[in-house]
Amino acid sequence: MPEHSVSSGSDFTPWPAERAALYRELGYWQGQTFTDWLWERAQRYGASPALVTAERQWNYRDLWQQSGERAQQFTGLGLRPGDAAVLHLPNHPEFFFNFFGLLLAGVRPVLALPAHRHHEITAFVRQTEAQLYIGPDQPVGRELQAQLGNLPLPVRTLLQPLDLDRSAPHRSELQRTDLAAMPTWPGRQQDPDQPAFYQLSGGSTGTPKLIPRTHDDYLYSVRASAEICALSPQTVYLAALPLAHNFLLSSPGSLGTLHVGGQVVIAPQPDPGTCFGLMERYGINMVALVPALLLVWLEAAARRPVPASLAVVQVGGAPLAPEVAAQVPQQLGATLQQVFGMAEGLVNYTRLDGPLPLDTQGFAISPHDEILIVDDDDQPVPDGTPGHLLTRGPYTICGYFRADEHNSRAFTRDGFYRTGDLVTRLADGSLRVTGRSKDQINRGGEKIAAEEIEHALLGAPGVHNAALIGRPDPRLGERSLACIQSADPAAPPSPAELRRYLLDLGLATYKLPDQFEFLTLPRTAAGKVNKRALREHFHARPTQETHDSQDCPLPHAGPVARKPSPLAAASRAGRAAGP
Ligand code: OOB
Repeated sequence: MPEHSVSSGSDFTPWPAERAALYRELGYWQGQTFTDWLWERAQRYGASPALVTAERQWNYRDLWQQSGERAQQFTGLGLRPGDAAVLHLPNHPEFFFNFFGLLLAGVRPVLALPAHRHHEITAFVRQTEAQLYIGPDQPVGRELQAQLGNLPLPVRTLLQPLDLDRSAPHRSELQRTDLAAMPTWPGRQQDPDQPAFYQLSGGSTGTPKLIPRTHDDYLYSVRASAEICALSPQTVYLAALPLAHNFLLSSPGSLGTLHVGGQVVIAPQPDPGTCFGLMERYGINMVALVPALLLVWLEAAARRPVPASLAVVQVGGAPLAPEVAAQVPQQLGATLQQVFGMAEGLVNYTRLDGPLPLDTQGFAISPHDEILIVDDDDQPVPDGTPGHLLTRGPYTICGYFRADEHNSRAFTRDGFYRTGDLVTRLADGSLRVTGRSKDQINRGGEKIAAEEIEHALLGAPGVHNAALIGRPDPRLGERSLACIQSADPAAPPSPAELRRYLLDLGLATYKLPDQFEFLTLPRTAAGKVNKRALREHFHARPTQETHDSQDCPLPHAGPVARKPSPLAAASRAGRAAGP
């Protein structure tokens, strides 16, 4: 009998009993809920600063208090343990108050990215039957509120003010929590081996997939990451990219920092002007960047020295060119740590005490991360040979949320997750990412599932067929190119019309094709669109149409704030963004 089975319509595919027992025995899974974890932090680090912004600070006790207030609010709204709520907040302390507030109330947050718009948010609400949407009391959130209000869905909306004066620590009439006694939040009663929240998959399919992460598995990855990355109460971690992303949340991210009693400094934007200023002011010693953002920081650092406090720069989310990696120690005066991870689980780190990691993405967190590198027939390849990366382990999911058919393809019969990444195991045992087999575009760390955009384009007037491919880009790593076969070749739709069509569907703007080409799509012998031929054809050829509206990697700007980011402006002008 296969160890791994997927039942129809399952919300959550548990780890097989034997492996679960092993992970408990090894102390990886400690049977702690997020509620107990946060309570423990408040007890242990009470008056130490936990969250820091340019305007204000909150200590661990405040964090507990604020989260408790939100939990009361959610319970008062009628939310019950096990319900889902879409959390759609930008980099702001409210992200944490609401995230932990939901967890305390036993409600499962769906961690939407700030760049998501109504196409994505509606899909998350539908899939999880979410009872609540929490967004910013800003145009982005108001637009979502209106959109969700038009749908025949029982979802309520809650817009949180992000004005720091209005979210003062004592804004409610509630009593301050007595830290000597643990209040009985519903989140305490939850099973630690059940889902705590949902991460989002970068995906390669038409509908974005949801990733149920349990208290047990996620807290293990947080504790282990904090240890590997040598975090301590002296850690001052700058959260420059979106807080909801797995890299920023747990690798070791904000949760790793809070685990050990450090400080999380929240940057509202990732640009060097904002971030270097925060670094100077708060003595930041660690930051996580995607390669596209690192490039901008390196350029800015040539003109404005980076504060000496910066000790570790993590880079992950997309391939990092060795020649760029080589500049980090000199230009930023920091140790480079490469991070290769995925929201589904597995995270690899290069070691901080190792040689400068130019062309390796490091070692898996756990001795019990099982790594298989296989050929197209699932047969193991020798070390040094690229192959498909399959993995299973104590914090890698065994199935997506309600996606049985997809799960049967994304996981092997014995429970290995097919990552869609091509890797090589190097002589020292570390992994090098060499490519990708999944039909995805990695645009500056933001993942675009080709199929999702192709499906959307097929509905546009004048489009007969569409294929989305990635093209190499010196700044973003890749940009997207939509190859369109028009219904009437004599009168193809214009790129502006197609872009407007996608925008009106409510897709996140980073998913809009950067470029369009109109042609008859080549076919394989089996009659499918031949994407390999398209990639080869367009690889070296310059194309005309480029939209630069969202050059900021993992942008914070929401759908309505269409003002080009400072990074986009800098990239257009062909110079570095800087203060
Ligand atoms: C992180 O998570 P996701 O879920 O947004 O994307 C995962 C995918 C990987 O499967 C791989 O294709 C790519 O992003 N990726 C990298 C990489 N790190 C991620 N490709 C090349 N080099 C790297 N260093 O992106 C993520 C999650 C946790 C920590 C770090 C990144």
